[in-house]
Amino acid sequence: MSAVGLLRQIADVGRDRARGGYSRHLATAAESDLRDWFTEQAARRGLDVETDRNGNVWAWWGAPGDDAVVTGSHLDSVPGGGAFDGPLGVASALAAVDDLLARGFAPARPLAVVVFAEEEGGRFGVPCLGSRLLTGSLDADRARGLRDADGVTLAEALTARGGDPSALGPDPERLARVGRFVELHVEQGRALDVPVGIGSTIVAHGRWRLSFTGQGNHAGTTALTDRRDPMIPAAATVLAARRAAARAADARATVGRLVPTPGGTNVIASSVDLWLDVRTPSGEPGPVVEDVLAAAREAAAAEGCTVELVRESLSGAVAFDDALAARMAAAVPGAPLLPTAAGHDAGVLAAHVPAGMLHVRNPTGVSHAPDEHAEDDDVERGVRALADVLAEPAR
Ligand code: HGY
Ligand code: MN
Ligand code: MN
Ligand code: MN
Repeated sequence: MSAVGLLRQIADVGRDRARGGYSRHLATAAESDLRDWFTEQAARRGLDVETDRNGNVWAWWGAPGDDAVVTGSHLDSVPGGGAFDGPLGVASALAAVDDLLARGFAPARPLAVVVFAEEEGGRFGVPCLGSRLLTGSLDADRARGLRDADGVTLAEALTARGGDPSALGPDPERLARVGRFVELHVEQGRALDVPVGIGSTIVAHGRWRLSFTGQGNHAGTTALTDRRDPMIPAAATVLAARRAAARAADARATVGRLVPTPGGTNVIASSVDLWLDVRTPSGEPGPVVEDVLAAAREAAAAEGCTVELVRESLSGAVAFDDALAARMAAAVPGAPLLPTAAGHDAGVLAAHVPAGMLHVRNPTGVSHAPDEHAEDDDVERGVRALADVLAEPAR
């Protein structure tokens, strides 16, 4: 079946009627439906499916074994996300298996399609949760204690869905089986003028939470001079993020989430949490974050508020494996190298195994929003490119 047809099968799973797009998050009904869909589609192709201790789903062509060729991506989304970020890589991997089966290809080495859990961090805040736990780059106790917007911990959420949070943790034996990992992903941004590009680098990026505390009070009966309104320094910080990024070389800083407590229209907030996402092609995001924090502290002091900064995640810059990229370029003639400012599970794996990416052209350039798109013809070109890369015999 074509990747386009496979994507169509899940087009109604996890639609977010209130916010638009898709909200498909860890340990929810939408994610269970997607896992069931993937398991059924993998079984139809004769793949043996297993779920690892961290909730990542592996579909093996042949017995699980060493030096495996592994592909895949994620099925979860950001809140209100598009249809392609994640699912395109999974659907294309299944369609690539169909393509290889149709060619009569028999893998010389174990081949697996993997679906990583909670790549977006859309519910528990840490991106690439499943691949970070697999590789040991996220402490399992910290993961168990991560809380969602309702205060539910990851451990509670997994238990509620029949999972075993005590099993979370590094999985070195499984990681050692991976000979190479190649992730196909929809392009995020607008650079490709051909259907398929080859990932070259991922910029350093991280997430910080800033918590402002003031004095909750009545919106009408509190004189301006008596206020300690945390919304004021929070607002100043949102603007400071844009200024700090503009001052740095090609950095990007975003506040996409800001939560006042208690959040009443006629209530001066007692506290405000906001989350800062910083991406920096040139080195670590630290200096940009320090710039924002200085502005946050100044604005908080002026309003009689306090501010606390907590780093929630940090990913160093990634350069994908040159030898693998060269082999991928030979398998996909005319595909240019494409740097990206988007994080991926392939970026996490790259620190442990030879990893690479294929990006499929996105004519809108939009991602993490409903306008994210890939044309059917480009999707099919991506599937053939992935099949050729997976079939490429070199070790
Ligand atoms: O946030 C990112 O860069 C990725 O799309 N998860
Ligand atoms: Mn994403
Ligand atoms: Mn993604
Ligand atoms: Mn009242």
